[in-house]
Amino acid sequence: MLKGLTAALGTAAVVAGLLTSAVSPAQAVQAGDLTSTIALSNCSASLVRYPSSVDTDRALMLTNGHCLPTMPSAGQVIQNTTASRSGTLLSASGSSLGTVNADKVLYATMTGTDVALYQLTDTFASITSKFGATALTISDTHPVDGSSMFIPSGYWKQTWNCSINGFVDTLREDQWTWRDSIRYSAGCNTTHGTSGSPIVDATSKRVVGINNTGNDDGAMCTLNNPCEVAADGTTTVTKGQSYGEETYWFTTCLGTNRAIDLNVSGCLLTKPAGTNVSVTNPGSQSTVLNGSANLQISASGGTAPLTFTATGLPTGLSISSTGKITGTATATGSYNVTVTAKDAANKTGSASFTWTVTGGGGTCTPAQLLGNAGFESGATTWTTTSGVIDNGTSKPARTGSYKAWLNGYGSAHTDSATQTVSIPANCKATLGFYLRIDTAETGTTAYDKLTVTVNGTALKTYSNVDAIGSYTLRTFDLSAYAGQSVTLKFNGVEDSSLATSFLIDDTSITTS
Ligand SMILES: [Ca+2]
Ligand SMILES: [Ca+2]
Repeated sequence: MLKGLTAALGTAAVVAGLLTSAVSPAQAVQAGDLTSTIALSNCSASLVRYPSSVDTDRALMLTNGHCLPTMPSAGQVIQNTTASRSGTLLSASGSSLGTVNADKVLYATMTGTDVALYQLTDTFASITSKFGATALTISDTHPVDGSSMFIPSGYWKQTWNCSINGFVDTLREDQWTWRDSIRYSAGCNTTHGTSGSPIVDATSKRVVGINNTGNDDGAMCTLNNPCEVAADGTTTVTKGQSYGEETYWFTTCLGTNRAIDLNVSGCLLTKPAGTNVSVTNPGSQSTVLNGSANLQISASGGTAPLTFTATGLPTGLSISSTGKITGTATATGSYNVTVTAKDAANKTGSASFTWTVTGGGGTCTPAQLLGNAGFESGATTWTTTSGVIDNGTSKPARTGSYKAWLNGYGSAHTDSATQTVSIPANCKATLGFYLRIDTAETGTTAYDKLTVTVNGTALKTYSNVDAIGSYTLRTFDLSAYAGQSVTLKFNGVEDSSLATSFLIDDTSITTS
């Protein structure tokens, strides 16, 4: 059970049951007392300080996260939020010393731990002056298994005495999960209304934890029935077993002027989950059958790194973990694509769009499309500048007698060779050519350049820096141009000195 009595505890039926069953428990041995506990309307609380607090600091009131007017949901962290909450400060014997008022929730969560730390309107010095009360000190060390402790409830003006019976790595109740929870020994069967009570070490009298919950009915992991979760995921419950959460976590997160700073190195308090992940919708996409895709999906928000997945992609396309969609579309149709990005905290965002693959309805007849591909017919078929198709022997062809020789003048000069062909709609297409580059240039600056374009779009630019004295095969996928007329152009631009020759032979555009 979450040991509050608030209407926020769930359904009306559950609340009614809690209220009618909330009879005062049998008296326990009073080893501890009620010093500096606080009675809230629905829960217990305590007046606390850090070991490092000074008297001029605003005083602090500690209770459970689930004692807030609205219980935080799983993953929610509340920080520095204006609040209005009052409680009755009690003496050691449980008599009222007066009313204390809170104006801010400094920190609250029900994830990892279950705490709400309020800032009071009075300083520690003022509390002492008004009421003669001294705050309980929150221990800055992990509680010790087997140590004696007591749980003083301001709500019931009653104290439970027992010892710590181990720690539960993972405790789960309904949507909430807690870490390293304190398991009580017999004697601390705390009841509803004890929520938020401090767990006080019997020897040091320091606060080592906060009373939280217990298993009401023996049910498994449901509201008011916490379960212990083993490393392998196995869950176990013990009806009547109660638990608390650790409070030294606060002391690991204190920054400037003892303010809670979740960025302090080693801070154990739960941090807010990251912002939502948002995937940018790329809009409708269209690819020709056997065309290639190259689409980068972008996303923002979340906790890096983001990992992308997709469903519904056209046949032949895939997405990388970084969100790049590539491949060759091998089946026509209209595809409903959903791309999802997941962040390091398992938050996700997605975008859906339509991807149409057009064309098809037939098969491709494999062919080689370029004419005079090895230049052996001489200066024909290709459109060139003067003297490009050449059978001189000073720079021999790769095969046969002829090759295209662009540039090589050692003065400002532009040469080109151009040919236009049609790529059938149902085909993949690959451009291939052998390229040799001789140069008198040195160094790593590109002075003389050869650009290969298709319909004016550059596939690649080579330069004197890429000089290689033997013919080397270069290939490019032209499948994206299926169904289109394409103009292939080799264009060489040489600067004013030091010759570079671009030698091309055995060209091809093959379809399959
Ligand atoms: Ca040739
Ligand atoms: Ca040059």
